Amino acid sequence: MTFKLHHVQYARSFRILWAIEEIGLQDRLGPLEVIEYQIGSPEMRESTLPQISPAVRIPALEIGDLKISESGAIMEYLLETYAPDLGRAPGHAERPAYLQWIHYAETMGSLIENLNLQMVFLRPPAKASPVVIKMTVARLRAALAGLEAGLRDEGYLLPGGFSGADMMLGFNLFAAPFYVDLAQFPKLSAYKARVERRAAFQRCVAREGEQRFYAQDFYPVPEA
Ligand SMILES: N[C@@H](CCC(=O)N[C@@H](CS)C(=O)NCC(=O)O)C(=O)O
Repeated sequence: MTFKLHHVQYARSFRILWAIEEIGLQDRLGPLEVIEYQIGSPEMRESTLPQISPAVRIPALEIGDLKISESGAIMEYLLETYAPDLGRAPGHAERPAYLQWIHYAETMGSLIENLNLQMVFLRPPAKASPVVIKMTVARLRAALAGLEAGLRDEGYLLPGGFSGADMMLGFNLFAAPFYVDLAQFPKLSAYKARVERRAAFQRCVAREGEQRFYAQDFYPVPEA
């Protein structure tokens, strides 16, 4: 049976690699084929990806005849189908918070993406806008502060335990420190360390290897 993930190293498809590891889905569906792209490369448009992902974005997942994109949708689908304990079904007391954090992850993710475009992708003669970068970093800091306020001193986002919301948001904490110093968020920093200690996360990092996207450890806001 087809079981394929369209993937870019340490991009949003990492959330799905991680979910597949947490669920142990390869034990049930057979080996996962990972189709790997360079971000923004022509191969993304020239491959089968546009047939699965209308916006030609990763992640996109194929299981048999099923084709699905959008990391949040894939996360919810995989958990409700194969690992209900990692999701929160309709009617569950934690369902509203679960949905809120799953979608919050993309509020934060789109801010990080905007900063990636301005700080990493843009090449001369194009010029990044210090004003837009400053505003976007402030918005990212606010989104991180919102997460800090939602965390407890221990455990995961939801009192009932680790869930898809942690995989959606936990992935963001890989990229956020390139733009915002996380030391100002103690609960978030401890939470980041907690999710990163998970064996499934560690297996994904071992698969991905050293990140190749960011050329420096921190990108300060440029002078206007
Ligand atoms: N909301 C989508 C966003 C997907 C997305 O933008 N993915 C990025 C990588 S993290 C991408 O494919 N970018 C390709 C491009 O910008 O050309 C999701 O959560 O899956």
